[in-house]
Amino acid sequence: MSRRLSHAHWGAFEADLKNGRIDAVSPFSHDSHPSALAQSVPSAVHAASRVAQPMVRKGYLLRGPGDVSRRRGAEPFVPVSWDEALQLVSQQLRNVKEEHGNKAIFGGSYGWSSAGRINHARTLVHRFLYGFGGCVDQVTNYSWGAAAVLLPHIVGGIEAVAGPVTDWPSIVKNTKLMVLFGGAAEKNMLITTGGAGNHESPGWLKQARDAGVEFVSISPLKRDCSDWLGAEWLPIRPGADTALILAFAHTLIVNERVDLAFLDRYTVGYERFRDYVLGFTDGTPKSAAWASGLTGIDAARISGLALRMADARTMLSATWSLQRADHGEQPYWALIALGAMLGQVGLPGGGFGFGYGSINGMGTPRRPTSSPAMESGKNPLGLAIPVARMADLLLQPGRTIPFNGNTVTYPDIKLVYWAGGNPFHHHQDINRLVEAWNRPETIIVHEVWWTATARQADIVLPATTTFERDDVGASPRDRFIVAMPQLIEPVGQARNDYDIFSNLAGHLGFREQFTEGRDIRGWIEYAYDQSRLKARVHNVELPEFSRFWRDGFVEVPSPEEDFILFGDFRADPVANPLRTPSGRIEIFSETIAGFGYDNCPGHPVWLPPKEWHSAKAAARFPLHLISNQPSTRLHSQLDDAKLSRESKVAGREPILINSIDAASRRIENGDTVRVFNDRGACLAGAVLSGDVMEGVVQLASGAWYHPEAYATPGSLDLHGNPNMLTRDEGTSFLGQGPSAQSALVEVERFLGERQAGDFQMPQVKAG
Ligand SMILES: Nc1nc2c(c(=O)[nH]1)N[C@H]1C(S)=C(S)[C@@H](COP(=O)(O)OP(=O)(O)OC[C@H]3O[C@@H](n4cnc5c(=O)[nH]c(N)nc54)[C@H](O)[C@@H]3O)O[C@H]1N2
Ligand SMILES: Nc1nc2c(c(=O)[nH]1)N[C@H]1C(S)=C(S)[C@@H](COP(=O)(O)OP(=O)(O)OC[C@H]3O[C@@H](n4cnc5c(=O)[nH]c(N)nc54)[C@H](O)[C@@H]3O)O[C@H]1N2
Ligand SMILES: [Mo]
Repeated sequence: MSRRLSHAHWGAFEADLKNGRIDAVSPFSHDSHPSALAQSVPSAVHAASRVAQPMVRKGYLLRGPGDVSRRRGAEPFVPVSWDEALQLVSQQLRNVKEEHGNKAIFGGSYGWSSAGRINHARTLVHRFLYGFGGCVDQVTNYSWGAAAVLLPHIVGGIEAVAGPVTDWPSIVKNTKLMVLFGGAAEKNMLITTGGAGNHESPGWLKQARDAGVEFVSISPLKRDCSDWLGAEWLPIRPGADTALILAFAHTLIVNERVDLAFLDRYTVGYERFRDYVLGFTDGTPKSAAWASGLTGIDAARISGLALRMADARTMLSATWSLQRADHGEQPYWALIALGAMLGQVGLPGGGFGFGYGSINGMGTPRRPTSSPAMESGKNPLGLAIPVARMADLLLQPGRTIPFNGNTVTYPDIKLVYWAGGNPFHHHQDINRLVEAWNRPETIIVHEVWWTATARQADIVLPATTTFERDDVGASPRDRFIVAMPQLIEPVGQARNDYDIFSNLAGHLGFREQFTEGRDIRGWIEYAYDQSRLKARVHNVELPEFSRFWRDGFVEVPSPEEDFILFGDFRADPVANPLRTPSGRIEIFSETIAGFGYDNCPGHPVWLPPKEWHSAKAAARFPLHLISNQPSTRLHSQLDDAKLSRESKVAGREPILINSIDAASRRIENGDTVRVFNDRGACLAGAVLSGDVMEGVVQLASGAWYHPEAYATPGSLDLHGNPNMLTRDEGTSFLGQGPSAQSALVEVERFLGERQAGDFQMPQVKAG
């Protein structure tokens, strides 16, 4: 037996190797708060649901592309050799390019892939397809798509949502009150893109608590904060945060607690916002009483909290989930306006920052060194859609949509190439996606496991896990760079994405351009050396590559001073203006107003979500569905592994239902329930709890989609995937981000006899 360090999005861990297998795992000694998810690694790597060899859908193999209708996922696969598979893939790529041009290839390939930054599947799809002449790509992300577009207009960049935000030490030392919209769930803070050597975020929260910082969690779910934080819980109706924030603003105005000097020096457009808040422009004062009806929070509590904010050094924070909703731009913009009115932006421990509770490492003190990474190059086609509009793209070729003051016209897609992502996990309204997925002639997927996306492809190429190849892991939100030496031989006939693409590039005549003469080990060393060079700019000397590889990791020292978001701007707004048209915080944006979008006007406004408790649909679907991040896996990764399997209720994803809502529906703990609306339905296992407010149900994302019948829109999902129910519509014409959190559903006891079944192994028949 031997023991080696490895790394994943859930952090570094030690792997015990036995008989060529990953036998057990234990925490990395430098991690103050290791994630339990590593426990799922052995069962995931050696799962029966691994794709063992290249596979082609039978009808595709027999009749070629074009023979699509209702077959993907329903037809058996035929195993083929790697040679045959690679021939077929390169032939199809060549054909589509010749007949329709590169704009008929969709290579956005959104997805988290591996923590290994070199054999990073999504980056490699891009590098490969860009080298082939380009593809239709995706811009922004599912995590904070609306904010990515909004924030540059308002505060001149995305730092407030992507980081760096104000450091935790600055909060520990200075903050008196931290308001957590959406809470700060520990499970979310144990994940970092690219992994973490040390999950610092939970520890910083504890330090802040010990220093006497008061926390208020505004969220429909009590468990969005750990009990140990001692946060005051303010349950809020989902989607109502903007109304609440406007009422905070109203309270400050009528009590003359607004920092007018700050607004005068650092912002533009306050007066128009103020007139709206006071009701001068629309006749509705956004008072605490007004917001009380919308949010379900007592008016006195609203005004009381607003005054507490004005009395003390306050950090306003909101999770990313708030903007993954209909009009998701509004709560963020309103919170920025509120922060400006409090006048603490740019002060130690004050102002605002998004995502402290969303992911590990937001606020981790860190020098701005760069992590080793694979280079994708540039897309010669320059064509991209907003990330979450992918079903639209496939369904509506030729359609033009508004996006951030411009328009995007959807090309006609013939071929889809996906590696490192799982659209049948991440995309909203799966029944609509099933329709969309029927349109392209060819779908090629590299996957490790038989996810629903692999299952519904034409050609499936088996990829290695990150533990079956050399790589390096690091994140811009963590101070460690971790060597990821190959732990075990590839499982089955799996190959590394890098080798698959190098080979394909060879078939298509651009291998040299793709590899630049490097194998994967060569790239790791090259990328590390690039980081080493760049680190010197920040006075950080990283060890030589050979030493790094031998030691297994490097830890970059912490910075000497606290970082304060907008600190420079605050100190001197003339010398350090924001990158906005005015150089200031734009509470009113002439640019956005100029776009003329009703669903995102020139200043923050209250616009009820389309699916909302008083909407017409609520008569039939009265419950608000929260589909948040899962505690037992990373998105859909590790669903077919130990922790996630153990968390299921009779094989299905647990759904949290308030006991009162359950009682009126005669639902008991452990019952199988059908969750449904006009878009679709899934089965789930009922868990009754007072942790979720009345009128709200919570079903985590990531249960593998397992319909009764594949390729059949409207088919019941047996496993509990919330994207059967979510809305596939952009947040607004500005951000066009995903709006998963705005969905109404009904839940009923399921009396049918449907077995949860073995979700894990699809019926793959040879021949
Ligand atoms: N309803 C709802 N939906 C949501 C969200 C929500 O809050 N609610 N959240 C959204 C958000 S924020 C995100 S980021 C997305 C996440 O969506 P995704 O990033 O698509 O989710 P993952 O499950 O991480 O998908 C990664 C896939 O890559 C595969 N993979 C891993 N390593 C490798 C590799 O080395 N090579 C190859 N070829 N494949 C590999 C995994 O098996 C997995 O299937 O989901 C979004 N969807
Ligand atoms: N364990 C685990 N952690 C993860 C991930 C994972 O897959 N697993 N994924 C990572 C990724 S890719 C991302 S983008 C981040 C996402 O980070 P977030 O977007 O912050 O995470 P979520 O879990 O979707 O949402 C957090 C909480 O917001 C609350 N919420 C939802 N709607 C509303 C609302 O309208 N108002 C208020 N006030 N609260 C609301 C819900 O109760 C929910 O539990 O998480 C990261 N962390
Ligand atoms: Mo995300």
